[in-house]
Order: sequence, then C-alpha cells, then structure tokens
Amino acid sequence: MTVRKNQASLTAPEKKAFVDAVLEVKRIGVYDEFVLAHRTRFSIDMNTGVYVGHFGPSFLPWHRKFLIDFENELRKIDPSVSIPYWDWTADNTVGSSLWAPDFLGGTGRPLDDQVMDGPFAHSGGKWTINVSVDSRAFLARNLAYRVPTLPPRSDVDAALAMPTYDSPPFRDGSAGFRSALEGSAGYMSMHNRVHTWVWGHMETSVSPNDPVFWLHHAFVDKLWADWHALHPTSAEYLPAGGTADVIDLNDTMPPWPNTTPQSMLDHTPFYTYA
Ligand SMILES: [Cu+2]
Repeated sequence: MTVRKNQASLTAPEKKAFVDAVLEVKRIGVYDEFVLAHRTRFSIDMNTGVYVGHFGPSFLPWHRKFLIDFENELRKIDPSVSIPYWDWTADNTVGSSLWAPDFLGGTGRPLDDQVMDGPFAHSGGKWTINVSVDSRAFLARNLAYRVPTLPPRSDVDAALAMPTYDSPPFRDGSAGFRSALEGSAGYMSMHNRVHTWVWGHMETSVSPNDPVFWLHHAFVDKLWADWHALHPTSAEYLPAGGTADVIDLNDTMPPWPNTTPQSMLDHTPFYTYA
C-alpha cells in the first residue's frame, strides 16, 4: 500500500529512505530518463500548440501518471518509500525543514546558485546534472529570489472553490480549477509560482533535476483529489470528447500508449494520501 504523506511529518528514517531511493534511481541512470521525458514533453507542449503535459486540461492527469511511474521506480529500490508532498502554503519559508541538510538541502550560493549542502549537492558526488538546458553540472536553486513568497492558502482555496474543472479553449488562462491551479496568471501564480520561487533548475524544462519537483507535484496532485472531494457532482475532467489539439477524457496521453485522463481519475488504486 502506497501512502503519500506530508513531508513535514516524515520521520528521520523516512526522509533517509526517500533520499537513498532517489539517489539509487539516479545512480542506475533511470532518474535522468524522467528528466529527459519531461524536457521532451515540455518542448513539444511549448512548440506545437498541442498541450499535453502543460498548459491544458491534461496537465493534471499527465503529471499524475508521471509521478506514479517515478514512485514505482523508487519502490523497486525500497518498497517502503512513497513520494511525500510539500504543502507550500504551510511550509513556506527558506527555513522549512524541507530544505535542511538531512532532506533536500538548502538554497544555492550567491555566486552561481549552486546547492552546497544536503544529499544533492554536486560536491557529494552523487548528483550530477546530465540532462540539462545549459552547461551546469550542479543542482541550482535560489529560494525566494525571483518571487519572494509562495502562493498563499487563499489562492489555493479560491481555486478549490471553482466548480468547473476546465473550460474552452482549454488552454493557458482558461476559466476553471485546472488553469487556476496550474497558474493562469502566468509564471507568478500557483503551481508556476512555486517553480519560480525555487528558481535554478526548477524554473526550466528540466525541473525534475531538483527532487523537490516530485514533492511539489505530489501536492498539486493532492489538490486535484481535494477539489474532486469538494465537488463530487462536477465532471472530474473536461473536455469529454471531440476537441481538436486537446487531450479529451478518453484520448491517450503521449508518451504512454494506453494512458488516458479517464484512467487517471481515481488515484486510489495507486496510492492514498495520509
Ligand atoms: Cu510543475
């Protein structure tokens, strides 16, 4: 049984087990396949106008499947591990235990944003950036640099209160829950704002190079589940069919051959939230 927990409530051994599993998935080369898959998808999303992983309704089911696949790789290493979630409305400072050296390490140094402590510091020898968009071999962050604050709970509650999942034209800025959660006001709101707040690799198409990517998206995923619980009679996903250049409910989502939004609506066969 896979139970995803709030990262703030993890015990020291649970943190170590998660970190060790991530480092092992990295060591065997599988981690970088995920970074590459995200970069590839982001590039197609940006350049073709066919929005699958980002900027459209399938943002949520695409990332749900992406996290399930990654979690399965972690659990091949250690079946006790699951992806924790980071509630960035609560643990919203640079001093959060999330950024301590026994977990993800802290912000980057002023010179070049290089993360200098924790298990993912380049100097530790276990975390070289191989799939990138520039020449940096080290993990980079600059917490609270580009935008000083993380999204407030009031923004999350306002999104959760919206009764409609998504609406035409099913793109960036469409009315409804999905777009509000993804960040309809551009790179300074909601899910997008969190990427910007972390900065460094998290602000690029190779954002999964920073392990906080998984914790961020686990919380975004939990908010989708929370939204459904608040609106049990709303369509859990839209559009239902026949929409050009948009992933409809029963369309397959690349790169997977058999994964549709419909197949991702119920997360409970895969994991539950503590
Ligand atoms: Cu993201």
